[in-house]
Amino acid sequence: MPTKVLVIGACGQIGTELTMRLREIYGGEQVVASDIREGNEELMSSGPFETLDAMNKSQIEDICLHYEINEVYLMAAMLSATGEKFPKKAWSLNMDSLMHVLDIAKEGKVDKVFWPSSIAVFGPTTPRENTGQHTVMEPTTVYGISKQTGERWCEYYSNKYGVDVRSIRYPGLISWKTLPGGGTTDYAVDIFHKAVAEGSYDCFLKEDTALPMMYMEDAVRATIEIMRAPLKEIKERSSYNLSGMSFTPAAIAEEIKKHIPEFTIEYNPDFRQEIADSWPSSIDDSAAREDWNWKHEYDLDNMVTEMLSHLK
Ligand code: AKB
Repeated sequence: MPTKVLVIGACGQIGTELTMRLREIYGGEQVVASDIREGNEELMSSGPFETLDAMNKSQIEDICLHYEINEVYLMAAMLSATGEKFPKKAWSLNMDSLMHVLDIAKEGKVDKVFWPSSIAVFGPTTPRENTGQHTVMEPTTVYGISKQTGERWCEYYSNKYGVDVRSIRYPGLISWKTLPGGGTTDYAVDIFHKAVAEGSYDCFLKEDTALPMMYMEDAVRATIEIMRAPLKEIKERSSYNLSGMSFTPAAIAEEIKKHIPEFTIEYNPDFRQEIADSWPSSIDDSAAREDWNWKHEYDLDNMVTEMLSHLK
């Protein structure tokens, strides 16, 4: 059977680039993009688009049946910083959408599901350095609680009902094509736009706050690689740690200065500092490397060069 994909949340930061890459691989008509709002011109014109509320199960089901979808990528979510402003909304969106898609897979209407988790599943009691695959997880944000709960449900549906759901704990994602929305790691994208447009940046995290990050190219490749890996290689049925690079605001500012010597940065931490302080500073992703051969390509140096070459 040919692969027929539905991307839910296709117009968001990851969804936009993931949809375009999936269309390159499988063909435009094979990848249905869906979101509550329309996306950019390239996304809208390169294949089918459906307006979809991720919290509406029958809408998701109708689209799956109509297009004979066999793989669903559920990318719709409310991220950490916005989630703290709208806790109940974040919980409903993040949990309802996942339960709908898991149930649709359990009912045999689709074969395979991708659902993103996050480093937000960890909390202040988690060892911060080189955080392991299996460790203390006491998240303090609603977003983190929803991701941790989602991981438990994924494992449950896999063990009890044989649902083939695969997941990655994304670090902060950096891209020049799409803007992030409402996350704690968003500074690592904003900083490039402000450096190019204004030559300075007012950072909402402290200079020495190290967080795990990844260039979008790597994140999209990881997502497609885990989905295409043979089933027997996927041993973690909750979610895989995934690592690319780790840096502080001071370190990325230094790297940007190599390209824009006049660039300056100020630090004015806000409520997002507390969220960042509760997350790991670096991640051990040896399970992903061993089980399905994950390898990152981008580190701080080549990511900054790439970002600035596109934005300048
Ligand atoms: C956020 O900052 O909320 C996200 C994430 C790490 O999941 N980018």
